[in-house]
Amino acid sequence: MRTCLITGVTGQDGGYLSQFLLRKGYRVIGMMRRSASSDLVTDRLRWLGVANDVRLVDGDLLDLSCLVRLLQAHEPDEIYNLAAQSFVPTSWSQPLLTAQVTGLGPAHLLEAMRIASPKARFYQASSSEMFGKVAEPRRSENTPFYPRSPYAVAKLHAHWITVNYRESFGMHASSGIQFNHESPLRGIEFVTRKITDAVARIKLGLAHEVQLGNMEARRDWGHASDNVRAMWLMLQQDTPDDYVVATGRTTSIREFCRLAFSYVGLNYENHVAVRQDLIRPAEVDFLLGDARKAKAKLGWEPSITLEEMVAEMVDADLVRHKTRLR
Ligand code: NAP
Ligand code: G4F
Repeated sequence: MRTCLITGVTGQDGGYLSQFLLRKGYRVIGMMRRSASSDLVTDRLRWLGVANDVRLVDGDLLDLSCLVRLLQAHEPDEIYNLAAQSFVPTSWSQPLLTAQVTGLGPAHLLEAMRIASPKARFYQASSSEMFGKVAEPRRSENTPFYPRSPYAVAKLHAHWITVNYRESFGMHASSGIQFNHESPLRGIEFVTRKITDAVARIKLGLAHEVQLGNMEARRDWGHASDNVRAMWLMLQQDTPDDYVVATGRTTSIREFCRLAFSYVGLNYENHVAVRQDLIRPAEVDFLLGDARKAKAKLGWEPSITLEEMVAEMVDADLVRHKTRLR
């Protein structure tokens, strides 16, 4: 039985990856940071029905000594580093924390690996945010980076330290340059889930409007369950490498609103208000990924369309709010 360690196990991707790896027969060790509300932060694992199958262990990316001890105790074959301060707006209000967790955290984990598990395979959750303001419309592994937020700057450090440890120490360290991926388990502060949650509340008469920022920004949105499959595929390759993971379709926030509201028979124009203070100090206006390398080398392709995902997310939010109403 192979063993994996997942950091960020309580997040959206941590949940889907745990489910995926458990189905593959892995022993899944999930690292979570100490919380006074540990029952709440394991909600996603419960929603997916895997909370009892993941071995949850205490740990924090900021504490190198605990990372070393975790690796010594569990001897993982594969390590998936998903932990991060992942919300872009928070990176302007907490830039130093973001630099430490999102930027330096992966270096702590790679150092722990050098000490305790040099033969393990490592996955780093890199981000399409790193491309930022790039003129090239379709972004591939060869597109240069131009980060637009402290989050993206931190992710760049994490990305390059992963490449560097691979090249310097021969470690099996790969990085997935993941474009946005969503699901019913997406944090409610991210725009897709904010919209689907509002659609459900408006449909049920619990709210009338949702306040959003930039309606014209475009994202390449996939489904988290597809994207975690790409993570695993990367670690099954003989040679570590970096891969763009994207659907190849870009959609505006406005169009996402239209899809989500019309799914329940509503017109978004009657329910969306734009708030200037939700516009970012520096925006990534456009994201579209070119995942031809992932398709050619990993055999990876997305399987869920945007329309199917919007329907799943709205349905899940309707159920959540109906259950609360009872
Ligand atoms: P998420 O839902 O925000 O989950 C982040 C996870 O990191 C949570 O489990 C969180 O724990 C944990 N964490 C935060 N600070 C930590 C620390 N100091 N030590 C240990 N754990 C810590 O993010 P996600 O959407 O699943 O994304 C997973 C990863 O992929 C992140 O690195 C993100 O930046 C990256 N990424 C995501 C996307 C996307 O579209 N989803 C795209 C590209 C890259 P708590 O539950 O305790 O907060
Ligand atoms: O949903 P978002 O907050 O995601 P963002 O900033 O693209 O970041 C996500 O994807 C990255 C990969 O590209 C990850 F690395 C990162 O961790 C995270 O998962 O915002 C998407 C777009 C932005 O252009 C934003 O300006 O939606 C726009 N937007 C418009 N109104 C809004 C809102 N975003 C949020 N969160 N809330 C709004 O009210």
